[in-house]
Amino acid sequence: MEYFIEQAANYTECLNKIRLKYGDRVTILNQRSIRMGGFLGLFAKDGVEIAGFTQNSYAKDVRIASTSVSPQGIPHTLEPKRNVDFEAEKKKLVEMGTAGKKENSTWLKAMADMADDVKLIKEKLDKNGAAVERDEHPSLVRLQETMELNDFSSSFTQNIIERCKKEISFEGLNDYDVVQDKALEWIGESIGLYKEEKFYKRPRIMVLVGPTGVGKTTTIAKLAAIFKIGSGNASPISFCMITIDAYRIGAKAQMEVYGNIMQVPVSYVEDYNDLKRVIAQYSSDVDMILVDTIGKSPRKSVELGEMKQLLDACGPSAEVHLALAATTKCSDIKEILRQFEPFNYRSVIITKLDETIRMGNVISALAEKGKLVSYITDGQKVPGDIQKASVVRFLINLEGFNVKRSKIEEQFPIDESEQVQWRK
Ligand SMILES: Nc1nc2c(ncn2[C@@H]2O[C@H](COP(=O)(O)OP(=O)(O)O)[C@@H](O)[C@H]2O)c(=O)[nH]1
Ligand SMILES: [Mg+2]
Repeated sequence: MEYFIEQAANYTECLNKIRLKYGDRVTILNQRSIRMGGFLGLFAKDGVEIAGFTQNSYAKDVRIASTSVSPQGIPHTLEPKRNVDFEAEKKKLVEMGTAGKKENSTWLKAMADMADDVKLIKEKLDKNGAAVERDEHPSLVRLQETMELNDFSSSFTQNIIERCKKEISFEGLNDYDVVQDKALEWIGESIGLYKEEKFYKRPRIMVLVGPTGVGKTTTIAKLAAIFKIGSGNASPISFCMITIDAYRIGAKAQMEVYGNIMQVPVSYVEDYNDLKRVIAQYSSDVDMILVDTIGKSPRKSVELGEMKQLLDACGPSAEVHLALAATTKCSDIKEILRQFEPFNYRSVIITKLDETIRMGNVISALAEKGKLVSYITDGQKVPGDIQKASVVRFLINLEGFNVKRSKIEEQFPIDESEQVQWRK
């Protein structure tokens, strides 16, 4: 048995080198990405280092890596065999050496020493969990790190990594560009876009709910601007804004400013009957009614319950959408999505995209909870700073990915054809 460490530019090359030197009966202990060559760290190149030992009939049980080399090349993952009793193995080998012929004895002792070395290496690997993880292909390690940088949840990231292992060939894994493009495609596919209905009964009632300060009132005003001016092929419509945020200091003033900018009527309501009356009053005059709500903390479910009852005044055809800030932690997003579930919200509007460069949290949470996204807002400007959600808009912002815009635009074309029609 011979212990070896070999380096080469990539896996296949390194493996071929090992095969050429030591034959096919080798056991891989560890593999890692390294920087090779260069001078004082300059001009160094990426490479791969594989450590292992040559196998023979005695060495079989001492293996700590369960994977031997496959005919195609390097194994995907190297699961350490955890239950090796090294002391027992060593004793067995020494006993075999003393019991056997004299010429075998020195050789077997050397092998027992080697078992010590292997034990040391295993301890090092076990101590450093990351080192075990590094047994992943370097492209997958890099992908995982890039996804973590973007705040994707660990379960979402693991799903993508597992898919890479299943669906990308060994050659593909060696080319990070291939891995990255596939990952982007799968991330893109996980983003569900909300499609507006083709027909709306007048008046279309759109309600915005969500936690305090996420930008509901601002978004209502931005939406008003979109509908007033007309977006895509949709023609401009008449509408009004209603707010039940009448108590908060400054809330009325905020709404009034927006009402003035948009030149639309604003109404304030306090309870169920109020809301029902105002809706009835506007119903015959406007195409659309936008309802702004109070952003109670999602923890206070009783208050949310009261608001739910109040909003029942909008009738069964009213559509509720949930506003959510992009700056929210993934676990908090999931909690908010759950807390607002009783409102039967049709889509999520992601606000404050301009305040973060990380969107993995939003993408992971929405995908894992199966929610659709309708609009995104990215600034305080009213009117403006709002657009229909698109996969491209999410992907283009991802950190550390080399996003090829034309490619993703082709994969995820923006649907410009949406045309809303109004029924009397
Ligand atoms: N940076 C940024 N700020 C926003 C955005 N939308 C709203 N805001 C700001 O967030 C704060 C709270 O907004 P508001 O509409 O009152 O939130 P509400 O409590 O949910 O109604 C205000 O200062 C808004 O200007 C956005 O897309 N980006
Ligand atoms: Mg508000």
